[in-house]
Amino acid sequence: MHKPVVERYKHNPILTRDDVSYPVATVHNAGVVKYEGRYIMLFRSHRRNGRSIIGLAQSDDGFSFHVHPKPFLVPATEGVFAEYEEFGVEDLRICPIEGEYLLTYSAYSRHGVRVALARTRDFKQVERVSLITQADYRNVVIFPQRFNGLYARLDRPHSDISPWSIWISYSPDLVYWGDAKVVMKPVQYHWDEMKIGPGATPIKTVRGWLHIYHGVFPTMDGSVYRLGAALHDLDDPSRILGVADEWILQPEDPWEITGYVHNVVFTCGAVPEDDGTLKLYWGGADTVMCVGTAKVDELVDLCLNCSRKALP
Ligand code: BMA
Repeated sequence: MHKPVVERYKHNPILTRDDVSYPVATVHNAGVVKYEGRYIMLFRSHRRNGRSIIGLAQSDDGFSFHVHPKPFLVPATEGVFAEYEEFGVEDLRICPIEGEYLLTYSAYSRHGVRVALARTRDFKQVERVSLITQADYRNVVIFPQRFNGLYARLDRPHSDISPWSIWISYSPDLVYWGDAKVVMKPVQYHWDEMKIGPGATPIKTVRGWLHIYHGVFPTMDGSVYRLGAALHDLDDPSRILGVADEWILQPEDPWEITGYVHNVVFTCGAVPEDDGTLKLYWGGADTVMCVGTAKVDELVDLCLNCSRKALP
């Protein structure tokens, strides 16, 4: 059999609701980062009322995680964030930059879904900074470096007249964002034809910023969520150098095919290692957390040598 580009860890799933000491129905869609030599995972859980919170797990090796006994982030109960987080906080990404960690997550409320930004230095104290989109946005990843002094982010606005696509915008202060531009769109009758969205925080490589994103295909049996790879220019991340034509991961294991939402692999985080590999983390069927490894060079080659158009 052809060797898959992402090699699944043989003891998947690595984290389930059974590992959590407070009551939750799922454990999925986690941002992951290395902090002081250990892996920190901030995962989403549905509470038994259907609304989501964020928990924290730690690991020495990136495979075996222990969950902190208390949730890490729950909806704000006062201030401007409370009104917009009332229905839950979801799908958090972690961006390590300039000695701190920026956290972006979906804030759900009666007004729709928008993205909130918070920061931490130690994964104990969290400071909410700003609500950085209006409704209807999801999936913000921030590049772990500034460009000409500006922060840069990828996001996914909702649109009824165009398939949902990936956009870039910039900010001097993490509050005001602008100069927005669409950078990548789904391809018709392709595995990502229905919608695409940013996935893991982009990883810097010598050949460009590697971004692992998700793409969705509609079927008679519901939507299928898969993962793909794109490479952005190192100096100008609005320039895409290549998008891999084929997906890099699709639901195949039983816990990816069946669960809270069937046929989903969804990533919010990947960790680059010193040996040229990365650990890719994904939620399986919105129910459990899984991990796999891939060679960064192979993913970059796929983007550059077997590519499709970024803006078809
Ligand atoms: C998306 C988000 C993700 C989820 C996926 C599949 O729209 O809600 O959190 O993993 O759908 O259900």
